[in-house]
Amino acid sequence: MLPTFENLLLSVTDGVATIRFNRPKALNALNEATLRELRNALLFVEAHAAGREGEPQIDVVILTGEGEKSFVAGADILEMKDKTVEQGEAFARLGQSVTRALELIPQPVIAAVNGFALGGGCEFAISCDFILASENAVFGQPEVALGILPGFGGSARLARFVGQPRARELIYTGRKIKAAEALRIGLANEVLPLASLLTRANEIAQEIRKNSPLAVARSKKLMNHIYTMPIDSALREEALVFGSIFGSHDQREGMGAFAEKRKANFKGE
Ligand code: DAK
Repeated sequence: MLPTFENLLLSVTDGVATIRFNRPKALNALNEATLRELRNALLFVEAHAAGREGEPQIDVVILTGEGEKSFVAGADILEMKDKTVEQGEAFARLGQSVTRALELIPQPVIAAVNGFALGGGCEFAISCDFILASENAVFGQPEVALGILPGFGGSARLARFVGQPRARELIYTGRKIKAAEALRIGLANEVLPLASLLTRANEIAQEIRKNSPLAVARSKKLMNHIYTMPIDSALREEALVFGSIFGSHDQREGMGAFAEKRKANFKGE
């Protein structure tokens, strides 16, 4: 049984979980209830990774928004506007814990950005492994125009996608950019017609699913972990993780299948 939520839709097909933000009347703005629900949805997803007990097995996650206009138009300004310093900090911590969960679950997460990805919306997209954007997508960190600043990890993560100078320009100006510009600066991997966005996301998800879930999960962990390390530490870490996978079922199976000229049967163990 899949869990149900008030502000999210969760479905699982062919090993791919699709999580949709579902407050289209508010352009899927993130209130506290949605953040808590997403945290629970990600706990469910993690418990259904390959090699765990849960059924159905989930190998890849697609995060998108319901409707044709918006991925997420930011944190819910109406809910946020009267917060105190303590409440603001607690809200930021809640949002950060969910963006971090997107990075820490073993399965890759593809952001399928189907419209506005502003403020917290952009921060959720850049907490995913990579971004596919529809032609009508609009990205931006407009917080400074509201008298605040990115609070769900934007300051820490945007530069990882687009480099420090571009991240600084986007954050200080609060400028909104269209999909083509996002593609040009490396924020989005691909731009697609809205009608093809989820088809393409699922295609890539199935490409990922052909591989060992264990090797993909270790790659994700390593990519997140070594990103900011000096090169020598990063190489040491890579060697450790590379070594650690030898002797696993998937390593023996993947290499055995190659030697025997047959298709590998991976288990994620
Ligand atoms: N919050 C709440 N409601 C929102 C919303 C938002 N972020 N964005 C849109 N809505 C609601 C609108 O109020 C409107 O509701 P009704 O009036 O129909 O009841 C409905 O969605 C449709 O919006 P519009 O009528 O405005 O639609 P338009 O197509 O004309 O404009 C727009 C679309 C996306 C350009 C516009 O809605 C807009 O500018 N929205 C705000 C975008 C924005 O500034 N986003 C950044 C939010 S700030 C932190 C924690 C987190 C954060 C920062 C700090 N700490 C605690 C440190 C993150 C902050 C943000 O994300």
